[in-house]
Amino acid sequence: MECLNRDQVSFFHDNGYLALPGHLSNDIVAQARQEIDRLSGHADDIDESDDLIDLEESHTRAAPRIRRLKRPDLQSEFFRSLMLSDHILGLARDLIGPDIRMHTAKLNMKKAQYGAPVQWHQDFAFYPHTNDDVIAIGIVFDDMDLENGPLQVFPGSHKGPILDHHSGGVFAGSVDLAAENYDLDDAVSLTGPAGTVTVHHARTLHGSALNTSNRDRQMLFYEMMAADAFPIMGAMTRFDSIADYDSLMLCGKTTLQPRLENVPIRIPQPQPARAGSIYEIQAGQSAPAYATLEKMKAET
Ligand SMILES: O=C(O)CCC(=O)C(=O)O
Repeated sequence: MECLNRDQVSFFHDNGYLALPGHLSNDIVAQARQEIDRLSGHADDIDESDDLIDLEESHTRAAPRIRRLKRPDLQSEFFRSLMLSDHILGLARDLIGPDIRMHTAKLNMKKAQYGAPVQWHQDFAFYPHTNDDVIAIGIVFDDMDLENGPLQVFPGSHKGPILDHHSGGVFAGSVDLAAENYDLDDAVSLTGPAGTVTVHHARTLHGSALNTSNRDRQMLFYEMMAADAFPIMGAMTRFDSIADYDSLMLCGKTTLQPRLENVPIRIPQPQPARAGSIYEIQAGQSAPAYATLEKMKAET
């Protein structure tokens, strides 16, 4: 074990998530915040989301509002090094073994007073694989509490089916909680100070509410999987060659022999016309659990 003890590993297998307060130092958090400010710099030059930045619906150049920094690992040497550090990869190796491939990375900004919700979903619904040794490691850069839209999970949901993430016959990247018999009161909020690191299993049902508080909740996710988990027709999975796929190896050895497990999957197709980010995809959900800023404004 590099980062976790056996009880923590068992907890993860039983519940589908972990929260590790104090996993990263204040120094790393302070450097990360500086990088976030640097990467946020060009939001006042753009009107629409691009390859680097996803904008809130309420964004204008005069009042720039970033919803997500896309691929911080490609935009910043700091965030790439953090991903490759033992703090992060050691944690992943404790849970899914020595051979690890990256899926993607993103930094959800969830800014004070308007930061968008992420509706309830299972990551595996977006990117089904041949086995489910697939995890997302979250890093909290602001104190995350009940007021500023903490990551929420349904414990044990990773042992159940992949739920219906479609709405009106189109992939909507989120579930109708009531239709799936989930009650928000049973969700666990992963609170903790800046520097907390979370892990959730790709089948764990999770989401987070609109941030109506006066405090930001910036959180980065590194998503990765065992190297022998191969993609099955996903929402955004496109590879030109095995070399292209292998370029995503983070540590250990690659393989040409996918491990096939008896895991539930659904195919996230057809895609909606606007599918540039999870927020755009989830706009198609007719029964969202969390209010959006636009809906709250319309009701007042
Ligand atoms: O930012 C969050 O709280 C949830 C993030 C998430 O699940 C996602 O971006 O897919």
